Amino acid sequence: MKELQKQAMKVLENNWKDGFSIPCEALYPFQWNWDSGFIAIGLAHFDMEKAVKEMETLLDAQWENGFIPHIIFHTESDTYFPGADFHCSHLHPSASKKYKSTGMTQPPVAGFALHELYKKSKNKQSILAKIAPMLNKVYKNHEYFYSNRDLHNEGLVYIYHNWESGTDNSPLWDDIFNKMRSPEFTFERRDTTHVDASQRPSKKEYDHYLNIIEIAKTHNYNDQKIAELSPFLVQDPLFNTMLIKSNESLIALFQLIGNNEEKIQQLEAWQQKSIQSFNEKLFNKELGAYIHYDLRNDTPLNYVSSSSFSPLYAGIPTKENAEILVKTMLDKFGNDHQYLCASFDPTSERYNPRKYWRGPVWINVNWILYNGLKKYRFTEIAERIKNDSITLVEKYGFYEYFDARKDKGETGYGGNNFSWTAALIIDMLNDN
Ligand code: 9WN
Repeated sequence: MKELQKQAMKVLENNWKDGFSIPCEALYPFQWNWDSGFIAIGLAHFDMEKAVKEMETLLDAQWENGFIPHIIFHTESDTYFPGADFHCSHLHPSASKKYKSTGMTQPPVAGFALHELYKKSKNKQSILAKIAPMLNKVYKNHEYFYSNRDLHNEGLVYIYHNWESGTDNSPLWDDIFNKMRSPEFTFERRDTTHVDASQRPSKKEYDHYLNIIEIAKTHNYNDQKIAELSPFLVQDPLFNTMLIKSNESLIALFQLIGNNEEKIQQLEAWQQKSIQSFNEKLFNKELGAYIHYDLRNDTPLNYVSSSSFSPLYAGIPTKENAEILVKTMLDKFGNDHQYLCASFDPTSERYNPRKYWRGPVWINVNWILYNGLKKYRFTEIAERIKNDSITLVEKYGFYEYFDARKDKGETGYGGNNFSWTAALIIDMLNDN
């Protein structure tokens, strides 16, 4: 076994907390939704029992209305802000009585994560029996999205907070925040005691983040009220890609299990509508990329980010548009001095190569792009993304994010011994 894989397994072993994994010691001491999906994919390579448990614990925190929260606060740790006492998930009448959580969600990766567990399992019958009850929960989650977050019945769901996107401080949100008049909150940041402030969002940005939560809390996290009042309401191509890919996985898994015709039909109907609207509304020909749509201000956000290429993973673009996407990726993000794939357009003045989601490379998005490019048989570029990911981790360690500039990077950034970096490196190392 490769030395790098052994080190990655060690990271995951250390971050395992009896039933779930933390993304990273101190910086992120709870369970995060989309982290868990990626972590389970890595665990499935050497400890299927833990992989299953990771997903079971996440889904155990599902609310009665099908919603799955973004953070589940299993412990009382005070190394993170904002914690359970700020989020107050109990305000929502359907919230879990068992776990405290946030009242927002994250990209819905559970469906395709379960499919990955199935694909990697050596005992297909046994894994199907274990994941069958979880599939029903994920289905209920998708039902929640299409019934509560698809304002215009387009098959495209919205996010109401930048933390729901997973790409927290992307320059994509600058236009929205510039229109917001958020009060100055008094609070103690904890992230900047673990990571240099130059690599994290600003105080002003945190004021906006807290402001949106306060608005949602005033209305007990009621979906209709949030849709009406949240200053942040965005159709995100990465988020919707995760949902569409997870729909596809649910269809495949329900077919294997049998006796789920009605659900399969509903999923297929969602797929058809979602993919059609996605291509009609979110593909920008001039930019040669998928873009985000600001529903609150009814305007497209015409910027290219690594999320712009993620639809390849769910088979959304036509072959022709896939070629356009790859050309844009190589032209803007992929010269010889750059590792693929920066999280935001390196040719933009908003690009910051060291600051979180404003430029650095993230391994989970690289994994999504790697698999998407392979699907469309862009084998060479897919290999480049995989090799760049491995090189970065070999050079600097299992960091949260990395500088895309080959000649400028001296270290990785953000948290070290980061779970999804380890998990997805294991997956890529074992994929030929
Ligand atoms: C807020 C846990 C999470 C990831 C996100 C990443 C970061 C949290 C934070 O860490 O966000 O959710 O406090 O900065 O942006 O994608 O899930 O790893």
